[in-house]
Amino acid sequence: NKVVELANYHPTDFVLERVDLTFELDPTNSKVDARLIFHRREGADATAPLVLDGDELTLSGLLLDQNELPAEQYDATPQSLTIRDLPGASPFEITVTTFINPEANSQLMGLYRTNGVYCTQCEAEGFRRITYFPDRPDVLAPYTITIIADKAANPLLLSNGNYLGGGNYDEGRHFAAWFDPHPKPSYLFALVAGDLGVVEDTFTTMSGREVALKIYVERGKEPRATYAMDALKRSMKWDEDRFGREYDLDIFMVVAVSDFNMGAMENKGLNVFNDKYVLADPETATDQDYANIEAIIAHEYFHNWTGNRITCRDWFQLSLKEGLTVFRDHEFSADMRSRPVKRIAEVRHLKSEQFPEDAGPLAHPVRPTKYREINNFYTTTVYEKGSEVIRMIATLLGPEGFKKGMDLYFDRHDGDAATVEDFVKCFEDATGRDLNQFSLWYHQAGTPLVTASGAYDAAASTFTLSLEQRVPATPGQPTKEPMHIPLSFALILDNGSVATPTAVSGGEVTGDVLHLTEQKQTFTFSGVSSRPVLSLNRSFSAPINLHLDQSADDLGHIARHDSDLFARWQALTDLALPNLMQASRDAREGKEVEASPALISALLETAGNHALEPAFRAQVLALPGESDIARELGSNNDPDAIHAGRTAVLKAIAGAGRDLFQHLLSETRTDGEFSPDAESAGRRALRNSALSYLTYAEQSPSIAAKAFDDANNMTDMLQAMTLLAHRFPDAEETSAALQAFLKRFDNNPLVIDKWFAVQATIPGAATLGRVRALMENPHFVRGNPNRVRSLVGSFTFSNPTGFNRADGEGYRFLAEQILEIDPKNPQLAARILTSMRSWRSLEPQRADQARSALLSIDRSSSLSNDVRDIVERMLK
Ligand code: B3K
Ligand code: ZN
Repeated sequence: NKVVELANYHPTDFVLERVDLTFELDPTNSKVDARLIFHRREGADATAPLVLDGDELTLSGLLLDQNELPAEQYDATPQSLTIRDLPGASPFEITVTTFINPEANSQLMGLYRTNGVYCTQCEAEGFRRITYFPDRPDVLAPYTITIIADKAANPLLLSNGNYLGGGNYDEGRHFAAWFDPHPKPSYLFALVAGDLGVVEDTFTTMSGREVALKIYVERGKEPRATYAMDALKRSMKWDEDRFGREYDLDIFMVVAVSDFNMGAMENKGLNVFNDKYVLADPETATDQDYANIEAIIAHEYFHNWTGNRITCRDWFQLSLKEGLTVFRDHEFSADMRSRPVKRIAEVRHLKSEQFPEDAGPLAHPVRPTKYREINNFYTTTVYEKGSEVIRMIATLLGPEGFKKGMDLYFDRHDGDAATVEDFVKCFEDATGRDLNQFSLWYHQAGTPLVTASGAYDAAASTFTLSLEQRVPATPGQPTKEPMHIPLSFALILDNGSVATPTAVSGGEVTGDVLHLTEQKQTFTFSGVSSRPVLSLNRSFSAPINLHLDQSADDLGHIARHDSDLFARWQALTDLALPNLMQASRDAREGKEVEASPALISALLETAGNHALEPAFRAQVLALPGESDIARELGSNNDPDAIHAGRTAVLKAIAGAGRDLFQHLLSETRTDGEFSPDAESAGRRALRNSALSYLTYAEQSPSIAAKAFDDANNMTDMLQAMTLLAHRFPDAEETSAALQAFLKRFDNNPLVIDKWFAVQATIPGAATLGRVRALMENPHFVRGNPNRVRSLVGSFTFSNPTGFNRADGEGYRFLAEQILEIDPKNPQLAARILTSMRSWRSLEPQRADQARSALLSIDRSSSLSNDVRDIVERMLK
């Protein structure tokens, strides 16, 4: 397979006018008739052939304007269909017939079957597994779909758009027809057929149109879809209020399926979801599950405008829809929940997932320029960093400028397959601001490092801030240019108020945003009458690494007095990280680990401060994780030492705060009815972090065991079970809890996934044996991506000590799994393999073992394009 390059982009020679598909569904032999109307593009080469994409297809019939084509006029291979000698300017009709086997489709791309339900996944290049087609996002057409299937087994026949009609057919079969008037690319096509239960509602749009809403789930699971429905209605309303975007069909459907390669898919009018992100009730879903459902329902719905009405010209523009839609779902969740707490969670996620990607062998720009396998670019860089870039545009332009730019984008590009440049231009045209240098955020990979230092001159009443930026080298980009970095800042005075300097020199400052545009820049603020404490990159206004040497006193000052909760959390994190890093160094050298008194007191003071919302206090108590410490240490990492050091610090905090934690535990007790709202979830989060510290302080499983027995919702139960398993893996209480949990939920695979994940993340070398044993458990279904992710994925991604065993067994296990999964589901295999993306920052012995494991994968001659691409980039 060859590399695709942005520089080679060319529009198609033929314009697709209309698509008319007829499916005769059969589990192993489904017939697809595709009638495609084309005309040659004006100005295109009059002799150019029509080349259609395929993937594992066999051609069974081909007509041109209803006449059979002579064999010499076309060539068909599994990957392509080439037709020559086609008309000059007038439209013509091609009819292609293929037969496909949904039951045998283990890749879960194209048309497949899951639990007896037919469903499709076409993004990015799955449609070509259904029929020969110009399968690229800049080919847009209206679709008419007819589905014929056995009526008893498939009472439900769904596709995109509005329902046209249906009726009985022959031999117990029936049919349904759908028409989607909105021109769309093939990756947004969807078909679902089967027997499912439904939850129904309606939504009246801002212009007064009534839209039917339907969420389809397995029969019997309907009550677990009501939260998703509620989230959907709130999303539709929010998109009208905040972005002026109205829904555009008579019906909006969501279908939950149990075998799915990712979270969900935004097919026009017919979203298909991993059931993990639809189904929830208090007994089986955690607060995190509820928050994920809300966010993903919103995300897919928001794609209707950012992705579907305005789509991507080519796959290099993926962040045009994904970064923007993540930004929109982040804003939605922030409005539905606590904005600062949401922002803290986003930044934690960005730093723990995107920063390592950007610092390792898989680093790539938000707008890449080449790919070998597009499925490997659905990354946290394209999604989350892409969203941060849009957040920066909003910061640079202010709310009004940003709104003007968005309005212009919707207005100017509705119906287009657009580019990142088109998008940025809308903000320039709407506001007059030059975003040329800013656009480097799309093109340069790597997390910029900004080094800052402040100095106060009492005699002159000035505060001077010196800044220097450096963007690290990344694969294919050895040298970088200085970026335009918007840094939100405040100069905080003794009493907690913010200084208002009389003047500033050295660069542009707009409101509370300082524009760092040079490699080195010094800003001087005058009229600052007493020494301020600098708070920089507030709300994480730019996705950078910031080195700002601040005393514990200054950080403590921000942690206690800042009006902005995010800044307080950031200060506490900055206070904790050096301590945790030192703890890991000390643990590695066998020295006594110390917890800084300044950290302990600031932490406990915040945790006990009733004026602050509980969810925030829980975030503070969570401290940076082991992967955060590894990232900050940067190289020569020993995961065992990091774990030991961090654990010792947590124990010291637990000891010092024992009374407080006891107190928090009793005051957050709730016996009333469960509610998934953010405030209640926040109380549970605080309660559970107190419980976590108490199990450190008490050194016995009894308190977690009691919490497990008392739990009346999944959040509390899972936390108690996690504490038992992770702190006391061999205790009787732990095996009792694990057994009770399995017995109670053994008919619910999504809950058993939690049971797998808890055990796969038990720290220490012994866990690999446990994981291997669990793979023999009858609940572990090899072909199901959720099962594989919760057992294998949790182990490789979220168990630093277990996976990174010094003897390399963890890496060999991964290699073995990759080679086993790859032939069946390459996308899943490639994704799990990225858990090794930071292997170069391990200490030499582990790094050697990791390299050998990667080489053993690389040696296999039958790798998929997906895994081949990842393994080669990781070894380069
Ligand atoms: N657009 C899909 C992701 C498709 C992934 C293809 N490998 C879901 C989303 O981002 O909303
Ligand atoms: Zn998306």
